[in-house]
Amino acid sequence: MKFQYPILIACAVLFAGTSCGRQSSASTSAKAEKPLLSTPDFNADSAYRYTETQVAFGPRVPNTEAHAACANYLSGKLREFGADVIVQDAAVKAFDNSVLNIKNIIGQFQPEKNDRILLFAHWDSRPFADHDPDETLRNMPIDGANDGAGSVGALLEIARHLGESPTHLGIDIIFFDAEDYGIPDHRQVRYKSDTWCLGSQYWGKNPHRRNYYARYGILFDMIGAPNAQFYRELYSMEFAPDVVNKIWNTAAELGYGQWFNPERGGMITDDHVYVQGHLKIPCVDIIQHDPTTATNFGFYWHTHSDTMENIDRNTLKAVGQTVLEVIYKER
Ligand code: AHN
Ligand code: ZN
Repeated sequence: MKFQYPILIACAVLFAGTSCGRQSSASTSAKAEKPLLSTPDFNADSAYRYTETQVAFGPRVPNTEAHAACANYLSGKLREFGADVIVQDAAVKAFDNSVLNIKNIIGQFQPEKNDRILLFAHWDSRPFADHDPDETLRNMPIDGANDGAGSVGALLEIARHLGESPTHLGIDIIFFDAEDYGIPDHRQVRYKSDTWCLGSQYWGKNPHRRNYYARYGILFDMIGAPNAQFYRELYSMEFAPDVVNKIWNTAAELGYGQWFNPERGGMITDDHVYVQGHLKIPCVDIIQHDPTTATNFGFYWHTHSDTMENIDRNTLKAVGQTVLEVIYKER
């Protein structure tokens, strides 16, 4: 409400000086204002509920019942919101040579369009709490409220809008599986490369469509914690600096600068590295960075503190609204 008055004045002044000034100023203002309303309003309560529902299944660890039930929930929601859904099943090998039955859940909006944007997050939760201060709890899976569920919750809220009001470009939303099955830090396991991001690695080699491409990709990872700071992640800066700048500038314009920090953060091996590596899609990782912790992730990272108490609607809103604005403005 606070901003409406100056906008009306600005529009009236602008139009008075053009040939459009012929129309009555009231109807001109209403028309001029419309584009400002074209981005839907991200509902943080909805995103929060979608997050809570996932967490309530229990840890979404591959080869468990909670994982299977949550997969059904997620594909059902995407379908309900009008997406063309593909569930990609695969069997992949984990760091300990166990076989994981995984599902990448893919929702396509306006699949007929060639010009596309890819939004993604991981939906699995970590089978270990290797950074928990209590050593006796480190072999237990975590809730992953923020590390997993929150990002998917925000993308489901975006999906709800995509079904109601179409963007100019086609949009794909992918929930990747088994991102968080990487070698645990608390066990004596010999180092092995590429043990994280198993779902996106599989998809990168077997995309749901032949020659799949998107103009760019945006990854959400740990985007819901109270007072989270999103720094400009370094792989994103290397491969998609323009998209990074577009997102961070949009956040500042919308008044979310307190979450989107313009400083450079770390170089993070995450799903975007494999999407970029295999398909050459320029990708941005919006991920919480905290220079005050030993891991540079949030204090709760890979601990049993990653519960619903670690989710703040204000943070979900900052990220969700910013990305909605970016994708609805894209031509
Ligand atoms: C590594 O720790 C190598 N990557 C972090 C990716 C991650 C884990 N995101 C969430 N959980
Ligand atoms: Zn994790």
